[in-house]
Amino acid sequence: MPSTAHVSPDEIRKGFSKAMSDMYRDEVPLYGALMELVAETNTHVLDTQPHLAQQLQRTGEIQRLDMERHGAIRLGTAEELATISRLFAVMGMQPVGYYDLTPAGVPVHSTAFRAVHEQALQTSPFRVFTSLLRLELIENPDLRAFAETALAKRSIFTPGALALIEQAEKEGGLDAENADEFVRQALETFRWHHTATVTGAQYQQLSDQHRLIADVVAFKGPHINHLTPRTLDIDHVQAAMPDKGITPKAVIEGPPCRRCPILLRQTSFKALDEPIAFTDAQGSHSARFGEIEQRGVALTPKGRALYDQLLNAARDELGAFPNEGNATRYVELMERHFQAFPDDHAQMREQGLAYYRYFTTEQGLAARGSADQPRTLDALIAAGHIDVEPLVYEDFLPVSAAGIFQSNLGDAAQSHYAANSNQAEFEKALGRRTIDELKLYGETQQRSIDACTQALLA
Ligand code: OOG
Ligand code: NI
Repeated sequence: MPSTAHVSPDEIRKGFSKAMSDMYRDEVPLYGALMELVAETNTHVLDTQPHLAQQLQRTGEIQRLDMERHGAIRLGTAEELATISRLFAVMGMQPVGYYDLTPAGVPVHSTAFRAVHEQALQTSPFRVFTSLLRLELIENPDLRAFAETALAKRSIFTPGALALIEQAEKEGGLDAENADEFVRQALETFRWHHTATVTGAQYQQLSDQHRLIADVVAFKGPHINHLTPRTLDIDHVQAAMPDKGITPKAVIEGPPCRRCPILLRQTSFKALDEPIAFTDAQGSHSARFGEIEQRGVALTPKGRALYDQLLNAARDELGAFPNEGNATRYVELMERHFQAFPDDHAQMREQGLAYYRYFTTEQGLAARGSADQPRTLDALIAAGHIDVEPLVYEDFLPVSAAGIFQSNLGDAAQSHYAANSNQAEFEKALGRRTIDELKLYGETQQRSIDACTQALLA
């Protein structure tokens, strides 16, 4: 009987992503409104842009579009990070990339847990931006000690989740019944708590140091703080949000609007204050917000260097953090500087700025083995035997993430930390190395080239 067979980690992730979305929709009604707006927008875009619809059909993204979302959590200790890494591994999610947010005044460093192979991403692209608080950046030694003690006392995983993680590790997977139970148990870690573990005064002290520190230290667990759907037209969603009673942040993070989207563009709205029972008094806390994103082609190291250079130039010229007052000028500056970034896939590919996926065409397969069949990749593309499609960016951007953090913490919360990126320390806490995302894009691209070569030339 196959009843004891293991459920694939990709299917567990798919089930978990759905369960998380249902929980968040129940708890945060605006999330439901946002999901509807994104679904309407995507339908409209697919109806009116047949070329884009065809491209997403070819890459398979069209099938994963409505399940595509990312969440974010903030952890307090090395042990929590190491265990969450094991929990995500049960769902086929691995830590990809390292993001240092301290230069932007946010006392965390982060990674993104996600599936790493294009086939696994196709089953479920769910990812979680996971940050670890850097307690060493709290200057006041008493407050630091208090935070450490509070965090040492909490246990963010249910005993059931811990047991199933161990079982999955020992037996190499979970059967259907245990997989369902794992999803239920794992979900508890991400749930919102209406009660805090500290007094109102202690919360205030933590919050005065940094609102993010209070958000991590004062609660029983790392509540999911947003769940972000993927849209095909972020400018449209940004413009339509106020009609739905949602106020977006002043600027869209990431590259400017282009014909050929690159990397990632994101916008968010501030969450309402939510009532919290402190151990001695009633109060409130705001942590949960909404965000939407539009994904474009992944950039090579050369493309990314150009992106960073143009973004920095635009921001330097603005001379301030983008905000309501300078938003129009910021958009103008971004558009002007990014004229130096070719807005054409053929050019980006020829100049080695972005990654692509290669697919055989009917015509290519029909011409297989014929005397005049082209023999090189470029010649096969020119002859229409191979189709080239952008390889979508699956990761995050540190400057954008900082902008999202800041807009939700309020600009007053900006602090200044000496930039001291510490990937080694993060990986020590994690208990493993983070994966270099560029290597993953290179591998996916190469696999698609190999498959074409195999199908047409072997
Ligand atoms: C994470 C903020 C970053 C993104 O999409 O870049 C982020 C957080 O607020 O915990 O979600
Ligand atoms: Ni996000």
